[in-house]
Amino acid sequence: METIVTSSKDAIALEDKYGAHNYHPIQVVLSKGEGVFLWDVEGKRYYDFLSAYSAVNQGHCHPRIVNALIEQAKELTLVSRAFYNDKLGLAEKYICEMFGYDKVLFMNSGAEGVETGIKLVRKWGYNVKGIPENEAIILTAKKNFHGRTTTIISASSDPSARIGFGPFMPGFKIVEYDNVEVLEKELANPNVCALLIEPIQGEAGIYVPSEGYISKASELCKKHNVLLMMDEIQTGIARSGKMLASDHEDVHPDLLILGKAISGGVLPISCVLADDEIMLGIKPGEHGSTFGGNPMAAVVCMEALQVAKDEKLAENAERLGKIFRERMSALIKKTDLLTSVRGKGLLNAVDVNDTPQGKTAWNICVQLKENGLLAKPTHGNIIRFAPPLVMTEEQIHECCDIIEKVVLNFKK
Ligand code: IF1
Repeated sequence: METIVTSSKDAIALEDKYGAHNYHPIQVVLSKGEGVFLWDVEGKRYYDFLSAYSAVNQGHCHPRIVNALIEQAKELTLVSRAFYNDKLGLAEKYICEMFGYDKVLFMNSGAEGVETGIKLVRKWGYNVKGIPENEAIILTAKKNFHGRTTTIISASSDPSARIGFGPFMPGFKIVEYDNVEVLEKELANPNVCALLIEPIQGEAGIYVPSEGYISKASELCKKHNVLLMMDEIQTGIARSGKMLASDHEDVHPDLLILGKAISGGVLPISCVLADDEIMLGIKPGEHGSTFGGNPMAAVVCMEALQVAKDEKLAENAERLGKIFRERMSALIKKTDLLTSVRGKGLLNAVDVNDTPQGKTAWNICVQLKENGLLAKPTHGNIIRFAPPLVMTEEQIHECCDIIEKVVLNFKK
């Protein structure tokens, strides 16, 4: 069995020959990560400005989180939920107390967490709100991203996420994001059981809604007896400058969906938090997964969340995010290559002066890579900048210097 590759080129060739071509990665092969840094097979060091799409908020291979995994893996990895294990209840108590809910349901991928939320709100719609069976509707936002399963893409407005994957799951209606008037109208439909939104739209290009949008959405959901289901898989765990992006407007969603950084990027862990009226709608045997709530996930989740609190990652993200956006705003004044910067905390994006079909953003990312910083465009001409939240002020300035150097010397 071959266990090492001798060059990046070999690794890429292996994936090209034996792997599905469902991604178009930046041409770099990483073999080591520590904190804000990644190293490629040849030993070159990079600043990570993607954080595995905000799964590595605590920094790569955080020792406390990795050790929690190692110690538990030596004792007990998995028994399934057919039996109890001695760690799940501790994690359930910990996370319910942290976020203020009666109960939690642990799954694995973010998409599984969203799918679980969809089943919970539909159950509630039929059993509590009294919606006629099979007529429940979930409102989702235009340009949403909640995962890649066939049910979730049924709620997507993105043709590239849908084409060729039909037929689609009924029971979803797409509404304009950041539009309160539209919400007021659509929420009045008695068959609507839930509104599923991201507090900041990540994949769409880091779209921060108008001040007051999510609190108004929460208010309108209450008024119309509709559940607010907040997907904080990417925006959660300190990324936006608060523990949850919902915290910026003191919104407490009826269902909170978490993933990615609740494991610090060490294991796939997701969960849905809700109160009893919603959570107990699913009875024994009606939902589950083999790995959901396994003892490794339980201890890793507790350690990853505790690290986020102990190391004040939200405060750090808030402070460094302001510095980053100030530096990018100053850079935008010096070049016609970039047009705007937006974001919250250390979830930011810069618009490149090109069409979404253009290659400029991609080529800027290639040159950033050559200069030791890894980032990747989303939707063609938008570059997402989201480093691990353990970055220092000195490092964020060094990274802004790299971005400035590449942009000011960029040749199309
Ligand atoms: C890919 C995007 C980001 C998410 C939100 C649910 C999920 C995600 C808000 C599903 C996952 C990942 C998926 C990954 C790339 C990345 C991504 F570009 F795809 F959309 F971050 F913006 N809700 N996002 O962001 O969680 O099942 O992946 O664990 O599919 O390429 P998952």
